[in-house]
This record gives sequence, structure tokens and C-alpha cells, in this order.
Amino acid sequence: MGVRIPMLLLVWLLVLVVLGEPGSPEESRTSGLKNTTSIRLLSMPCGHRNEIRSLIVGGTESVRGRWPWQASLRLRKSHHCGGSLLSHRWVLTAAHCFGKFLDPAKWTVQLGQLTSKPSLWDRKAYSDRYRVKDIIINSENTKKFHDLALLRLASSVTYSKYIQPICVRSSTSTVQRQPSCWVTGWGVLQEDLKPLPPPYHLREVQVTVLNNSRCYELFRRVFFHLFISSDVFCAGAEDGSADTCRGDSGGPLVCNMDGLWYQIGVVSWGVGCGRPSLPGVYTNVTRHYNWIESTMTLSGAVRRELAPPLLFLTLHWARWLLRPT
Ligand code: 4AZ
Repeated sequence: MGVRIPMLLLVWLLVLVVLGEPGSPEESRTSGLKNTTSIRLLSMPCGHRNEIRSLIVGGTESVRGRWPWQASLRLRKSHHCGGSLLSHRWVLTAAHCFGKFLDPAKWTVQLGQLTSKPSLWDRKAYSDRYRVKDIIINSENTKKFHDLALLRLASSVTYSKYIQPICVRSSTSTVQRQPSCWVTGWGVLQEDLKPLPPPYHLREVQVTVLNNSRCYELFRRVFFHLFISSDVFCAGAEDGSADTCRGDSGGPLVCNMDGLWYQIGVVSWGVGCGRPSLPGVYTNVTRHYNWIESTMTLSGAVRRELAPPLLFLTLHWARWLLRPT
């Protein structure tokens, strides 16, 4: 009799472990912003970093902790694409990064590191790698390709000075006119694939976000039929001095607004890299807020819905096991 209560508690704890941690930030999304009641955020807290002073084309080498949401998506252990941490369990990236490699077992996510190629002796770098449980490609519209994917990680990420989630908001309507926007990545330095030299440190570059009619005008000179929809936007520098390139794809374009960092874009494509008047094209993250939110919530909700019947079954099973003989 005396062992029953501890046994039941133990069994319930086991159920909790299997189902995932309750009260994770995915489940508590409230806007902490003042005067923005209609704007929702994916997870709180988010968008904080320690103020560290400090192709990607143009740009400079970064400092560890300046972009604590930056992820390196690794295909069979090598850097393949960028990504961004949205919460303890979710990473946002570009759908085109996966191609035919849709098996989550082939991928890992590295967080909190400045280098994309840590030395074999750097045990911390390897302990900050996470396995991928699910790859969810955006399929909101079957007629149109949205270059966006979410990765559900197999275990919960521990936040630190070097690992923090980025904010995503449901609207940018209250965004100030000229926020400071940056892209980060481990991509090649030039269009002719000049590789990132050792020690393979993350690079950052400040970019200007163009309005879509300007972007359409620029691309139309080269591709008459190209249409720039509001699902994407363009950014860079008109003289070609700031851009992203191969290997940066999937990475975040973030802006500082009122002291917090928000992701507004995912590196998607471009015509070459760093060409004057041909800016980079980014998936518009804010436009896809509902898809991101519902994907993150639904996966959590399934687990929560399963909890009561599983608890009932566990208790029933435990009662049967511990019945007096
Ligand atoms: C790429 O191949 C790529 N200049 C990413 C960004 C841009 C071009 C190419 C934009 O992943």
C-alpha cells in the first residue's frame, strides 16, 4: 500500500516526460508590447541579446552572442542552410533547403556557435546540436510555393547568453519607417562561390528593405514576367554592396524595433549575389504568421489532447498492476 502513491507519481512523471514539458513557451504566447493589442507574438520572451559591440556579400565577421537565434542546419553534419530559433522546440528556415532530403534523421541543428565548423575537440559545440523530429514544409497554398519550413526539434533547447529565440509578430503595421535590419549567415562571400575562410565565423550585414513596387521595377528590367508578390520582399543595397549568397538560405533577416529584435524575412533566392540593382529576395515571415503559429500550436495541442486519456490509461494500468493479490 505504501508504495502505491510514489509509484503512481512516478508513472505520471514518466507520462509527462514522454509528452514533453508542460507550460513550454510555445503554449504561452502573449504580446508583451505596449499599445499593440492587435499584434500577436509567437513566443515570449524573445528578441533579446546581450549588447555586444562589435556572401554574406559585404558585411563583417560577427561576435558570439550577437545573433543568438542564428541556427546552422546541418545535412549529414555539414552546414547546409541557415535557420532561426523561434522557441524551445522550433526552428524556422527555407523550404528549398530540403530538396529531396526530407528525412529528419539526416539533419541536425547547431545553435550558440560562431563557427560553422567547430573543431573536433570543441565538445560544447557538439552538445549544442539538436536532432530534428519533424520537417514541416509550408503547403498553405498548393498552387504557389512559399519558401518556408519549420523544424520541430527532438529535444528542448536550453536558452543561454548565446542561445535565444527571435520574435515574430503578426503585423508590422506599427513598425517605424527605417528600422535597423540585418542578415546573418555562413554563406559564400561572392557569387563565384568564394568560400567562407577558416575559422568559418558567422557574418553579418546591414540591409535596406525595399518596397515591393521598387523591387518589381528592378527585377522587371531583367525578367519581364517575374512577379514579386507580397509573400516575399527584397532587401540589400542597390549598389550590390550588401547581399546574401549560397549557404545563407533559410537564415533570418531581423530588424530592431523599439529595442527588441524581430524576424521579418527568411533568405530565399536572388539573381546571383551582390549584383547592383538586383537585391536578395526574402520570404515575408509576418505574412505567414498564421501558418507558423498554427503549425507550432497544433503540434503542441495534439500532445496536450493526448494527456488526459493517457493519464487515465496509466492510472488504470497502475491500479491493475498494484492490485492486492
Ligand atoms: C542561394 O543560392 C542564394 N543574393 C541565396 C541568396 C541569394 C542568392 C542565392 C541572394 O542560396
